[in-house]
Amino acid sequence: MPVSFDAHAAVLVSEQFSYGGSSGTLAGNDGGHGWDGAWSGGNTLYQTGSLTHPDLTVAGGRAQTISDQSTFRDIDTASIAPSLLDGGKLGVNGSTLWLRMNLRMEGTNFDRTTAPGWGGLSLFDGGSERLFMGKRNNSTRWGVERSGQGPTGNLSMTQPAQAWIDLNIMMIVRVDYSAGSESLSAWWLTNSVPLDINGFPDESQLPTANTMTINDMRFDRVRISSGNDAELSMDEFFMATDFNDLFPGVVPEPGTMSLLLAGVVVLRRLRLKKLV
Ligand SMILES: [Ca+2]
Ligand SMILES: [Ca+2]
Repeated sequence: MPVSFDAHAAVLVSEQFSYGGSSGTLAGNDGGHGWDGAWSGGNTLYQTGSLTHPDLTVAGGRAQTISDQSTFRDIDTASIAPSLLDGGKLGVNGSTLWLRMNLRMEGTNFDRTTAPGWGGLSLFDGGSERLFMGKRNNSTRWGVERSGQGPTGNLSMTQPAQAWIDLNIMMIVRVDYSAGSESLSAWWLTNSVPLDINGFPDESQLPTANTMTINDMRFDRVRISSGNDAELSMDEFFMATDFNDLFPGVVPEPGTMSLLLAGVVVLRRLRLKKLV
């Protein structure tokens, strides 16, 4: 099994939902990397089985929201390099942040023809939503919405070539921060859009980006939520400062790391015994 002990150094935040072989409530679970505390609020489910893409190494299960409920998690900004923070929050001028996540719309009452429902992951600055990424209400496309930012907010974008009904979307978002407004680029990749070159995702394989200017924004919290009879499955969430670090390969879980370290100790003891 490939193991990179410094994989976490490049990944700012990750969540693969490695919470065991039985489904249950997501709130109270505190796995992944770069978080401050556990998921909280709502009745979002932990479901077994990952959302996948042929180019991804996936782990654990996934989250699945309940319609009209929200579940939050705080980012452990204290563990992030101060050079990436502005007032203790992500989004300092001159920085670039990349995010990726897998998304799929769910729900037995979800009308896939008229598509009134919505679901997605949002970035929050404390209690204020700053950016929604997912399937917007009454839209038949995946999109991004710069939410809650005053009179110029709520401008939304869609990708002309990509309808939301495609399952197992891998969404990739890049935000370039500068004084005042930020520049956002987004991609929605179906399982038929490969990113691999020589077995590793490569930025050069991304299709033409969808771009949008978003208002000045910082964040320290995420929310997964859905509504209007829609549910959202979300999985394999990673955030990093460059594209390559979004795909760290195998990120050892804390339990795996303990086993590996225990193994090293045992080997050393065996060698010492041989010497005696
Ligand atoms: Ca997973
Ligand atoms: Ca800014």
